[in-house]
Amino acid sequence: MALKNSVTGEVRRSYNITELEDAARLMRGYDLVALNAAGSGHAGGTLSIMDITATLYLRVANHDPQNPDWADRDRVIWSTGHKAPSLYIGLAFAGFCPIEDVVLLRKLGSPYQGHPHWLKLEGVEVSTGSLGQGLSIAVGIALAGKLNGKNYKTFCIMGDGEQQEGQVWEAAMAASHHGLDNLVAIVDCNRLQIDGPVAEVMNVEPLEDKYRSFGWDVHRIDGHNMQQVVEALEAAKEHQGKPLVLLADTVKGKGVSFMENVAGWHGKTPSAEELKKGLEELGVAHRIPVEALLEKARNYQGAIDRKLHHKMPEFNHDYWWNRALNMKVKMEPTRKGFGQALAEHGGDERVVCLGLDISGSITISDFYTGKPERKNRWLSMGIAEQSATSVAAGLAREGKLPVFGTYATFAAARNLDQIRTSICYGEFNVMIAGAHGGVSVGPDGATHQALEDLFAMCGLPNMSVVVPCDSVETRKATSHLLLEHKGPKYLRFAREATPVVTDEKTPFVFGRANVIRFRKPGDSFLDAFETMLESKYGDEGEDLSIIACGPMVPEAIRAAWILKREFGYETRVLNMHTLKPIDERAIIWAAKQTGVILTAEEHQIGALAWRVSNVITSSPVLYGQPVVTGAIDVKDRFGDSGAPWELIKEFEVSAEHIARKAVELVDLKKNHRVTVAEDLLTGSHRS
Ligand SMILES: Cc1ncc(C[n+]2csc(CCOP(=O)(O)OP(=O)(O)O)c2C)c(N)n1
Repeated sequence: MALKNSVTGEVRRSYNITELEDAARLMRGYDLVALNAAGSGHAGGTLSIMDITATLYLRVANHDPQNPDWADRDRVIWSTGHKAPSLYIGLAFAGFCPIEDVVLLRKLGSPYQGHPHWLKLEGVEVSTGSLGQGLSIAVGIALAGKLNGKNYKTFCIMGDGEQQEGQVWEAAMAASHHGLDNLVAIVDCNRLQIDGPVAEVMNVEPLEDKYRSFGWDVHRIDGHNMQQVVEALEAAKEHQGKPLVLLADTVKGKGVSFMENVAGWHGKTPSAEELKKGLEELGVAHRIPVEALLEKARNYQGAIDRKLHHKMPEFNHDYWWNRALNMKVKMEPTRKGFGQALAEHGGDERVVCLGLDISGSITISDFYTGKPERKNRWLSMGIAEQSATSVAAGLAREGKLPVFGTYATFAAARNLDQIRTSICYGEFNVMIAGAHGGVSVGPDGATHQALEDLFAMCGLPNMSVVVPCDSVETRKATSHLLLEHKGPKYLRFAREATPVVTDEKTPFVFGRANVIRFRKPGDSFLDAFETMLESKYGDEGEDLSIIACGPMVPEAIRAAWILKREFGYETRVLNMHTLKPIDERAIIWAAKQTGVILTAEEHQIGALAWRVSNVITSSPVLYGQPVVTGAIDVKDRFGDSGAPWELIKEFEVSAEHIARKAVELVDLKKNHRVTVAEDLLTGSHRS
């Protein structure tokens, strides 16, 4: 019996089958509105799980919205964190939060993050988003239930594609080993994942046999037949002896004809037109105050815009990208260059590309698009980053040139030990693409924003690390790493369209920084700046140096423009595209000749900043030489949902922030105020 008063034991509300069916329809409608307002998110999987959500939150799970932390409540773990809107709507319908607030989905600072964060919204049990981890968390919670003598059930919602993660099976093994009959797994078997049908990407069936052989009881149901869903979940509550898995056959996009069974609707949201049509098909158009909800979302967005506006350092002119009449740039996602290089060089029979179910979006599929003869060298690995990493090592051992990639956090963190031992230790020729790096990946939120990957990759012996600044440089870097560079290599690039500030003629030499100098305002950034290899550059007596990598390079050169126009400062920008091996010479000369070094990275502080300071502090050329240093970076905090450029402002990694910091540093140098730091130190010591 759900929705209890945890103090009196009285049932707050009980839903019969018809009421549940009706609620699920309405919940689907709210889902579409929230997704439309967010402009990004997952329609397909939120719709396929909605009947189960309604049954769990409104009828089966014991919980009390007035007492979300009730110790005896049933726990529901959403291992498929991307179905967060369905979770939020389930919680709202149960009374944990106002349903109209769910329309704030994926907005900056909202409790309704792109993937659920339990510290931001009551009723969310744990934070998820990296697939394959939920069942292990659920095992932990179920174990704690046994240890604490509690009778609650732990439910864990997973996807069928998610079953490809090896960790799911480690958890399944642990659940039966520990006799966790208080654990109920639910698999949303909608038969589609991002790259296509599960059976084609990486077949997981027969799931029934697999779970049975792992010591589970199994029950297959129609996940849209409310009677069956209710009976199965109610029986699950009473189930004893073994852990139980419900394999729910569902339809991705259920309830909206044009979304049903279409893989493309996995990570897509309805337009205004599609929203209207969807609500009509669901028969709930007249029951949802769509305009008022969208208005609420717009108002919230207005408040964000104002807050971010106040957060931005002010100058006499507006220097934002493409706002001025001159100084134009083309915006293009860096990931495009990756795909272009693979398309260009994929004819080499040694090249093999491994798919990790995010292929179109990171452009690795450009390797075979329009080239069917390459399909045999396209190896779909499913959502199984750890295994794929070691598979790549095996391929490299046999002379292949393997390339794999996914969100940088899953490409470089989840599989860190495999990269270390299978690839780096053996010095294998494997290229890892850390796509969608940095906060600017946007509304997916913290779980999908790699801000630590470069620490790990730079820390591995034998690994080379390149962070190109735009799509053109990404193409050049990919080509070089793929065909010429021997050994393990990590290429990190972003998702969002960012300024293109290099062209065909711009030099790209692995391990060698470029100097970028503002000459005079021009029609475009490319006209206004001159770029050359640092080794070919003299000294122009600049006021400061900014060392940047990746999409921070365009921000750094925009900062150089601001600094020249507003303060008359000359800036030496170093494009440090190769983080490892780092160009020590370029850093040492910049420090010696300009006396001010400011680093800029879209990463937790230190991937670039600490490598640069290490060079400065260990170089005999600089002994006794005053160097003022500063850093622009993410300050030891997790990311947030939000639009990409909002996050650049929120995390204070824009050109304006770089310029403000630069002014501070140059001021310190000019006024010889190095003693300020000493005063501060002594002061804090005293207190
Ligand atoms: C570890 C990890 N790898 C990759 C992703 C990116 N991703 C998000 S959803 C998804 C597909 C999930 O498919 P499935 O489990 O079948 O869910 P459904 O189709 O029901 O949405 C992938 C690969 C992720 N979130 N976590």
